[in-house]
Amino acid sequence: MSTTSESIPTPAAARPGRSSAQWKRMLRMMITIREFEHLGEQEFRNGLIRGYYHSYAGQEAVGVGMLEALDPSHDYIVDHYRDHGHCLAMGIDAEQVFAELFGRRTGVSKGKGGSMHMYSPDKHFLGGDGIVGGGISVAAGVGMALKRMPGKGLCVCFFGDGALDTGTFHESLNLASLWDLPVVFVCINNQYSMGTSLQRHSSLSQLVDRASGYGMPTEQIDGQDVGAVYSASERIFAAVRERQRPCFIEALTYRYQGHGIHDKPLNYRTTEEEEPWRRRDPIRLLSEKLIEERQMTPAQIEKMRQEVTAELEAKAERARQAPAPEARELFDDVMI
Ligand SMILES: Cc1ncc(C[n+]2csc(CCOP(=O)(O)OP(=O)(O)O)c2C)c(N)n1
Ligand SMILES: [Mg+2]
Repeated sequence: MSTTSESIPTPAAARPGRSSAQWKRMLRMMITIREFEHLGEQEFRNGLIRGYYHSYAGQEAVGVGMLEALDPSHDYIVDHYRDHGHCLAMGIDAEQVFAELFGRRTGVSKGKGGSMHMYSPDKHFLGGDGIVGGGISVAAGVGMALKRMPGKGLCVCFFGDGALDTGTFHESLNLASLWDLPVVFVCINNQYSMGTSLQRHSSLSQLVDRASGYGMPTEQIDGQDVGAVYSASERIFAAVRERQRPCFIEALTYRYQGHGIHDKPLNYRTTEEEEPWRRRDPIRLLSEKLIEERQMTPAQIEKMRQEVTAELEAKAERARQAPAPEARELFDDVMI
């Protein structure tokens, strides 16, 4: 972890260390996301899912570590289109996420949003967004609303490294800083914007440097290590609440699959490049830690994976059986 010019202070109110149950919960959630994406891609290939499929595999520690540190009663998230993992980590039932992917009425967006447009205000999940950078100005708006609400809530806004090349990123960070909005801007730097590597799309290699001009603290974090993400998030969220000011986080990670399901990443990158990231796989890193500390055995971890897969398969099956939305519902919930 490194920090740039204005770093994020440590407030007195940082929470105490984590329990064994909490580590296991985070491991289970990362495995759930990995297995969910695996099953989802299979369903896409079987023809049950139409349109696009952007897998979160490889990036699990970012969402899981960060959302574990949220205050679920007061905080909100605004997401980008790689949103299945964040839905699950926000407590949305996998059956509803599958049903949305399958276009079913029981889906989290009533089957009318699909992969990129999950939405659950009840779970404080204010949407995925198919437009690169589209959620960033929405998050600033949520920050304005939160400032006027009791409870010192904050808004976590996730977007990719490619979103830093959009105008809305710069406009929104400028106003968030000027208006003291409690927004945590999280750039998930997975090294690629579609097939274009960071070196080919960003004038600066440290993305924190592209945000520091807006007078807000910035921090680069290790997005492969869920413990590091969680500790940093706890500290940063407490600072944002206390100071009522935005901040910018760059989480360094890697996407295992192509940009979307039709993309073949080996057309533009090599297995040698992928290898060090896979060696620091987020599930592997946490599993090794728990085994080393004798909190879990390899057999218990494997059992956990099997249980998760069986649960997800059952949920996918129930989602498959659900009805499609009725034609008369087509224009409900749509702004026209
Ligand atoms: C405004 C806009 N421009 C272009 C696109 C096409 N597009 C879809 S995803 C993407 C790449 C974005 O990469 P990044 O922000 O790094 O997110 P990642 O896919 O790596 O999670 C592009 C250019 C779009 N959806 N919206
Ligand atoms: Mg990217």
